[in-house]
Amino acid sequence: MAETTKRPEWTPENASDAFATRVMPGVVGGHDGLPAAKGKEGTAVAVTAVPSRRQLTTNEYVQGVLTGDRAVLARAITLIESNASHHVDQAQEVLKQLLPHTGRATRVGLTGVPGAGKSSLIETLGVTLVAQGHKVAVLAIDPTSSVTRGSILGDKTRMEKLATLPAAFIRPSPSGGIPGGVARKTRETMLVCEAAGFDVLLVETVGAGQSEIAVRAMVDFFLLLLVPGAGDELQGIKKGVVELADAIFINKADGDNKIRAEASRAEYNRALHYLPPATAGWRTQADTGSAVTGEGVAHLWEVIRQFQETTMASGVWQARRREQSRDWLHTLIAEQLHAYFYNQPQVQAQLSTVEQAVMDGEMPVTAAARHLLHLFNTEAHETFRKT
Ligand SMILES: Nc1nc2c(ncn2[C@@H]2O[C@H](COP(=O)(O)OP(=O)(O)OP(=O)(O)O)[C@@H](O)[C@H]2O)c(=O)[nH]1
Ligand SMILES: [Mg+2]
Repeated sequence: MAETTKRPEWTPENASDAFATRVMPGVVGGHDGLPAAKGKEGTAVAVTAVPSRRQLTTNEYVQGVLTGDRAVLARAITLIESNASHHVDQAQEVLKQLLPHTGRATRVGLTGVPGAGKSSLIETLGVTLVAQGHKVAVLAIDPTSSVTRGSILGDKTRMEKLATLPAAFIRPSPSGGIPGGVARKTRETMLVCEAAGFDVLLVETVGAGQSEIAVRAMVDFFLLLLVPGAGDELQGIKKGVVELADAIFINKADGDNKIRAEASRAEYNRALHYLPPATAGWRTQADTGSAVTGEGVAHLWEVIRQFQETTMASGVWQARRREQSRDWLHTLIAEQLHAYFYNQPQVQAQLSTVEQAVMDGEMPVTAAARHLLHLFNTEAHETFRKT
């Protein structure tokens, strides 16, 4: 490309090299903001490099993902995230063909209150793993981000190094939508990343509600991040979440915090003694470390590796994955039925009247539910009969 083409069109005729304004070539990448696929670096944005906003064929999606083409991977994930029914159909076909190439990654979920250092730990751990030859994909389930979008911005800056590595892929959670829908999309995104050759998946979620249960249901290893000294109440951590954890990482054990972190570790290890194991045949332990200094991070990976070795040998690993698939099936059916029910015209027409009758004590609740379900049932029956 000639030098002059990189200058704006209003550049003075006789401008010397001292004329500082230049038009920089764009960076081509997935809309995840990551670098371009090999061979496509440095091409100008949109106009030249991505002329094909045309729909890819199912085969193009499958082949692109399998060869690790990042642009296609990003688009396959976008397809999965779409709610349009023709997209859902194609996404499912793509997934079906990719399925034989999935399942080989180590799936790790991380939870902890906002600011515990999840993204920072993912950055440090991710960079370490890439240096060891792993391919790392980072996904996030964050229902709060649909409102504030804060975490997405935060993640971009807190995973600065990792985001530039070709062997890493960072995908923020889709904003908006029901939490269950976000969970479904994250699960399917995980599968696509595995088919694209990523062998470590790190899923971040804020530990303040339903989302950690959703993440526990899709990962092999579940890590709880705590910060030293703060009581459980302050950390917004429910005891139930501690019971789900395969390891506790007491983060920010650096500087003045070191002593307090040690005390927290001892306290948690005592408490863990009395809890049933989160995973059969595995003893959950608390360790200290720092996402900033990197202390304890290599040991954390060693714990995850040992967990994998132990549970694979006992069959617990494989059994959990099978159960997760079965439970996911039931979750999807329940979600769909729920949506069908509330979207059905007959139900919609009568719902508020029935609600009113229940609130006014004019109709027993069981009878009201049966009445609405009967309406739904009859209508659904009619629909199936016609098709
Ligand atoms: N001193 C110290 N600070 C840390 C450590 N880890 C994270 N931080 C800081 O804590 C703040 C929050 O870190 P994040 O990694 O964004 O935390 P997070 O858990 O991902 O937060 P959310 O995504 O908002 O839930 C940042 O200012 C980090 O620099 C650590 O090990 N030591
Ligand atoms: Mg974060």
